[in-house]
Amino acid sequence: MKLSGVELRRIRMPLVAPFRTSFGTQTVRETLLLRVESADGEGWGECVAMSDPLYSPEYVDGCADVLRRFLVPALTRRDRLDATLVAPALAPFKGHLMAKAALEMAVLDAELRERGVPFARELGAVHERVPCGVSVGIMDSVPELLDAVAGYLDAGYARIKLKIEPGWDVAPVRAVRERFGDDVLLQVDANTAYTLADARHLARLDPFDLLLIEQPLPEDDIRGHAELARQVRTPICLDESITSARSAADAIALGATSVVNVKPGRVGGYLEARRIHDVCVAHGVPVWCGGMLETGLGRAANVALAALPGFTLPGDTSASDRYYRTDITAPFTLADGHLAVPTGPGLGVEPLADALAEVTVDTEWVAA
Ligand code: SMG
Ligand code: MG
Repeated sequence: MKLSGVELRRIRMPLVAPFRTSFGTQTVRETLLLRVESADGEGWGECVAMSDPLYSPEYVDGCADVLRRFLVPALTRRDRLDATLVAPALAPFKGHLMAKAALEMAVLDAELRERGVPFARELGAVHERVPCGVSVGIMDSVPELLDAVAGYLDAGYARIKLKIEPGWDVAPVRAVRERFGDDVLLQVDANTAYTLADARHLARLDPFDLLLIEQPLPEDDIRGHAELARQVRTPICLDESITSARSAADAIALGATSVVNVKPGRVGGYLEARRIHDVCVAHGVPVWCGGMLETGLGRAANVALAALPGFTLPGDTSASDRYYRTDITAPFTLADGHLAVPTGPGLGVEPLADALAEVTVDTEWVAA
């Protein structure tokens, strides 16, 4: 295909409840959406960067800038484009993986719609539905947390992830185990809030039989994670640290991670995400699909990815109503703890014009 241009659309969606992590509290999701246009149709991409560079160095305004000035022009100047050519075309520009991922996603959606192929089939999915977990934020009190977890378990979520930070770790985990029992699939995510000096403290989580502890140490501390893995029994799972199939292979070889959180936005797109899946399968390392509070667009693609055979743990692929009162696509709803993998061409979902208009803050056309 030949792109005629790319629309950058900024939206703002209030969250149904504040979401607190070790790096801050979020009440609104500001998201950058991309719509690529060619003579044969269009495709949608969702950029997972947040408003502020707290989870990673990328942020919404920065992504819009690099897309408009460098990434979009590198694609629109090509006469023949397909999704496999996007990453190589953008490779000269360092970093900016979330911006690149959004652009590749939009091109992939456009291409697959044209070919009549669903995302899931293209990526190699083997399931028609995927079991879903939910990520539960840090709360002001343990009773408040227990109420939230009870609500999610009642809704059917197959796994609970608790956000933790120093001062909110052993006690909430113990309380959840005591109230809901040992059968609940339970894991924690620290978003880099600890250091290796906390190893003995983190070992106090060992008795609770957690599935994993996600990203306890800073993202560049691979050796620290390997050392920590020798000092705690809970499996270590890297999130922020894994930015490519190569970094996944390295972290596995060094013993820094025995489970991997795959987030397409963090690694430059769904094609690299699939390569990470393949590397992990080859090493016998289980993977699961992470989440970045996506709208129905990103959720559709994530659910397709989570249906690949190596995704053996429930993902942060919760239903639309865990985040938003109104999604911009038909909502993803939980059935028996699962979300259905879309079957239509491309993403298999589209923004609903009214819902999209309602949350749009700004649109900008970047012409070829
Ligand atoms: O999409 O359900 C979701 C959010 C899952 O906890 C989640 N994401 O580190 O895994 C993670 C965080 C990153 C975003 S926190 C604002
Ligand atoms: Mg995480």
